[in-house]
Amino acid sequence: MRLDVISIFPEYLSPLDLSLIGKARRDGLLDLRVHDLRTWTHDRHRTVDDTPYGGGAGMVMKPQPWSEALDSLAADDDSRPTLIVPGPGGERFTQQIARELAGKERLVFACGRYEGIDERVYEYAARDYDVRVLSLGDYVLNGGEVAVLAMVEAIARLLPGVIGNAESLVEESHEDGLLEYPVYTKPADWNGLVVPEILLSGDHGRIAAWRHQQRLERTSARRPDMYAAYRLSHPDA
Ligand code: 6GU
Repeated sequence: MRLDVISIFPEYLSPLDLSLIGKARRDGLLDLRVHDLRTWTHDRHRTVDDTPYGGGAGMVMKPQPWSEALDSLAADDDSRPTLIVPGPGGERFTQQIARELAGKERLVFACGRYEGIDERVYEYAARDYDVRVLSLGDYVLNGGEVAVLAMVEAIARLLPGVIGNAESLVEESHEDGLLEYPVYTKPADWNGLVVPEILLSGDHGRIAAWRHQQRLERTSARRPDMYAAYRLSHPDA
């Protein structure tokens, strides 16, 4: 899979050199390229922003550097890549969307800063890209970079070979509508805090039933929205 990220702070993306994503890149599973938007400016100050028409606080990202950046990245390829623009005004990024995006050949991420990118860039980009505006959740970050770190990690870990133990992808929170069960490791008694007896029993049937019950209780307590949806889709559970 090829991923391109365009940002005015390319160093913000340096954690993508680390850990499993870094290894996937070195192993050739992930061709991830980070670009400085200012590459596509032509003035002495490498300007990427200007004041908003209509007035108001803050600055808006100019269309010209973005159009040249998007042209240059689209030109490498004659398919229609997906352009992801992270922003608090987007559709919510979910595990389902991560799975969908993990099936694509090519993704381009456009990191906005300031009050956002001139709206005409979205229209322009739609000529060559399938454009999606995606939000991590209902809070505001300073720019798209941290959101791209989260989205790339959520997507890349679904690619074959990125996670050593593919089974660990199956029983995860958000894969089947319930949160994960609690986990424990040695020692069985740690400062008087003990591991639930049943996990030491060796009875795999009862352990599976206990874990499922824990998932239901946890989901009901922490995520009543998910629990309600789960009950609707599992009427006899
Ligand atoms: Cl994707 N971007 C920004 N700037 N803020 C956010 C967000 C994204 N998701 C939640 N808040």
